[in-house]
Amino acid sequence: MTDDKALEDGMRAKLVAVKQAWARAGRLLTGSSDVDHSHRLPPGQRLVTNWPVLDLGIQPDVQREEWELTIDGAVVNPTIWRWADFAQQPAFEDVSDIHCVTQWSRYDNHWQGVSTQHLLSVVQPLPGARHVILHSYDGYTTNVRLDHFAEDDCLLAHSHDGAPITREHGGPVRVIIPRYYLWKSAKWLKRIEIVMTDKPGFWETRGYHNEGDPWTEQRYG
Ligand SMILES: Nc1nc2c(c(=O)[nH]1)N[C@H]1C(S)=C(S)[C@@H](COP(=O)(O)O)O[C@H]1N2
Ligand SMILES: [Mo]
Repeated sequence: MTDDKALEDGMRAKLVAVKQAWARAGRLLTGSSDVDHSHRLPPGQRLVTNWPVLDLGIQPDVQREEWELTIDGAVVNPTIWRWADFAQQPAFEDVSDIHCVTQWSRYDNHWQGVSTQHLLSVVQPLPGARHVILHSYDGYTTNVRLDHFAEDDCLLAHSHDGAPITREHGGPVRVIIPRYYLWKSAKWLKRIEIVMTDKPGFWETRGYHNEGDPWTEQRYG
């Protein structure tokens, strides 16, 4: 590659990064009619203002006092958090959009909880760790790449739009991974297993895509 070409490629990469930053900032605009849907609504999605409930037909009734989260596997410090421990972790909040593979999207969800980055700083994944398996109280599992799980908008959420997450939406604690379809965002979180080798979860072994990026429509296969 010539120096000129390298420079040109570098500038293009920078421009792409700037555009991505704009697109990302767009998700923080609230309810205004000038929202640019072509940049904010992923292909094949339609906007809803309600919040549909999707699950396997079991909605575990887990009270905060009896909830327990195990974080284990390929980590230096396996950890168990009960509610009191969880509540003592640094508070994190973020506003993000939800995209469900069943083609609805919901903008501007205000989440409060504990960031996955903080959680990872506590348990310290081993150098070879690459994947995260989320296990839930209803028996559901889903897999996510460790680098995706570690993105700065991911959290273990206890509240949505200022109120505790309801039982039907996965309370007391659910995962939120905004940049992937919502099936990766495990409800009724029970265990976070950090692993070296990937292990496809409930939907991933039933025809859903292993990653689930809404922007490239990684829905099935
Ligand atoms: N534990 C658990 N988490 C789950 C599911 C589930 O069945 N069990 N369904 C997933 C799917 S397919 C979707 S679309 C979303 C739905 O979340 P919601 O009901 O809050 O909209 O939860 C995801 N997380
Ligand atoms: Mo889903």
